[in-house]
Parts: sequence; structure tokens; C-alpha cells
Amino acid sequence: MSAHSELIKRKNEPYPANNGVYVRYKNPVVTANHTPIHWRYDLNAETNPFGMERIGINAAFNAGALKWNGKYILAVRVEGNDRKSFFAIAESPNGIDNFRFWDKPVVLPQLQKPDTNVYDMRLTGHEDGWIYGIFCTERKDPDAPEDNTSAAIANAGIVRTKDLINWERLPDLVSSTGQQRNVVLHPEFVNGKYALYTRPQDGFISVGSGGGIGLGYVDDMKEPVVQNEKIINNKIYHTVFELKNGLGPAPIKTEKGWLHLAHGVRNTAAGLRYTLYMFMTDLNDISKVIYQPAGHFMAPINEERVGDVSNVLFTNGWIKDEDGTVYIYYASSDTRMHVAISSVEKLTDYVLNSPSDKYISSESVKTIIDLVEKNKGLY
Ligand code: M1P
Repeated sequence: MSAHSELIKRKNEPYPANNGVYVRYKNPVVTANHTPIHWRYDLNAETNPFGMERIGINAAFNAGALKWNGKYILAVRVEGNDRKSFFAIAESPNGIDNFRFWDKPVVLPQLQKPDTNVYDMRLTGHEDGWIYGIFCTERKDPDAPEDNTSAAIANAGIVRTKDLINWERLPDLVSSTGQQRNVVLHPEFVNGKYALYTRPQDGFISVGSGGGIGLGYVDDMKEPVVQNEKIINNKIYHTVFELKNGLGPAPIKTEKGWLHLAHGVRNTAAGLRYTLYMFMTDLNDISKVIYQPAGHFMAPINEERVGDVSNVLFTNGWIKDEDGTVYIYYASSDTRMHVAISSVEKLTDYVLNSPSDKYISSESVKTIIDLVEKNKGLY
């Protein structure tokens, strides 16, 4: 067996230690090395006598996820050595290992002005019958001075499909708040409208006076103009989402409310630190956050800490299975994909019963002391 097929067929194992909320799996589920050999090597010995890799793949991360035709599907952000990202579908029979890329990457139809770079697709199976992919489209800022070669404009690109092969491109999102990233489509209509979670930002990297997870409504995805956008989960001083935040995948509906998974960013002397956190919104008013545990739900550990952009966990995909198991797909340090397993029941318990942030140290101590008192006689 070749090293490549050995890597793909490698069995994954759970880490023995866990916190009762989720179980991490040991091996990354998708890496740059999982991409097919025939994407990277010219397999003709006449035109490639040295057997050289012709096209390098740098990373495979930030994947959208969906259970489709009984398979666990990831819409992976694959980044070439040329720094361009694109999407490629990888599927697994069990959600934890054996992820294999489809024959070719996704061919994304272009608008009049092509995307320079695309990334971080959220897949939503909407009740209108389409599977939508909302992703970040990035283009050079036309107003940037000539010597500024980094200034870019980020917005939400939109595609939809019925088979994950043929994608219909819809116009980019139109919102009054400037740039957008981390835009996610809610799976149900709300009062007959499409509901979109947004992340308005003033600049390309910095959210500036913008930021926070927003919610807005669109009448028709073929003319995606966001109305009534308002922030439902703001950035807050001295939290794990002090600097910025953004929604991960589309929320999961439970009996108690909509479960949300998001990323929060804070600044440190070592640079930005991205962790994952959760909250729940009301079933009757999806703009209302009803529960939010303090702090992070997952943070980078061990080798997850290191990569192209170190100290980053990012998620834009999870799958709720028929039996209530939840597969949480997350990327570490903008380099590779992992899975952790939980369930709707456990995540709901986590969100409902973990203490909320009281925003000052003395209250954090009080919360611990309350638990110590409650545990009297049990330790
Ligand atoms: O490098 C970390 C992440 O940075 C951006 O996320 P956000 O817009 O929330 O800061 C994105 O480029 C994301 O792809 C990346 O993982």
C-alpha cells in the first residue's frame, strides 16, 4: 500500500482523557497530504522524469460539513503553495477517519469580478431544498494606495447546489456595514425570510467599530440584500472574544433552543489567540441569546497550537447525526482538520448548566466556591 493510501485508511482513535463534554480524536482527519496524488504530480514519466511534485498543497483546513447520502462530507478549504485557497469535497463513511477527496476540486462559478481568494465555506441544507455554501470572497481593495499590496475587501460569496458538484453562483451579499466575513445561513425560514448570521467589519483584518455576530434578513437569495442587521452576540472586554468573534457552522435545533458554535479572538503578546465558544438562542426569537457559558469551549492543545497561523482553533462545520451524535469539525492553526465528538444532549447540558461569565475575577472565585459548597461531602 502506498504511503498516501495508508494515510487515508489510517484508523482514528479517541483520546482517552476527556472533559465529559466532547471527545477529541488523535489524528487530524484531513491534511494537505490527504489531497490526491494526481492533483500534485504529473504521473507521466516522459513529462515528469524525476517524479517531481508539480503543484504543492500547503494546508487543508476550515471545512464546512454536511451529512449527505449517508456520507460525512467536508467542504475543505485547500490552500496551495501559491497561497490561493479553493474548495474541495472530502467524504468519509464514518465521520472520524477515511476522509477521501473527490476526484477534482470544486469549480466555483465566477462573477464579473473574479474572486482573488475564497475560503471558509459554511454549508447549510436549507428548508427551501437547496444546499447553500456561503464563503468569504476576497478581492484587492481598489481604493488602496498603489504601494499597499495587502489591502483587501472581504465579503460573503454565495453558491447553491443539489449535488455538491454543480454549483450555481448567486450575487455576493449586499450589506450596509462594509466588509463581511463568517456569514452563515440559518437552516429555516424566519417569517418567510432567509436569516443570515453576519460579522460586519470596518477593515479587512480588524473589525474596528464593527464586529460582533450579527443577524439580518434577506427576501430572496438571488438578490441577497441584508435588512435589519443587528448584533446579537457582541465582543466584550476581557473575554475570549474581546477583539472579535464570528459564527462557526449553521446552528443545530434542539428542544431547548438553537445551539451555536463560534470562534472568539483575543490579542496576546504572542499574537491573536482563536478559541471556540458556544451559546444558545431562543427557538421563538433567534436573535435572543438565552444561555452562554463563560470562556472557551475548545482551545488549541498539543500540536494543534502550531501551524501557519499558530494558536488558532477555527470551526465552520459540524454534523448532527440521526442518533443525536454531533461531529465537531475544527481546524488547528490554519493548517489541518480535526474531529471531536459530542451529542446534542451533552452540548445542551453544557450550554444550560455551565456558569456564565460575570466579567470580574472575584465573581469567578465566587462561582468556584459555590461549586465547592455544593460538593461538600462528595470529595
Ligand atoms: O487566521 C485565523 C482566521 O482568521 C480569519 O478569521 P476572522 O475573520 O474571524 O479573523 C479567517 O481568515 C480565517 O480563515 C482564519 O482561520
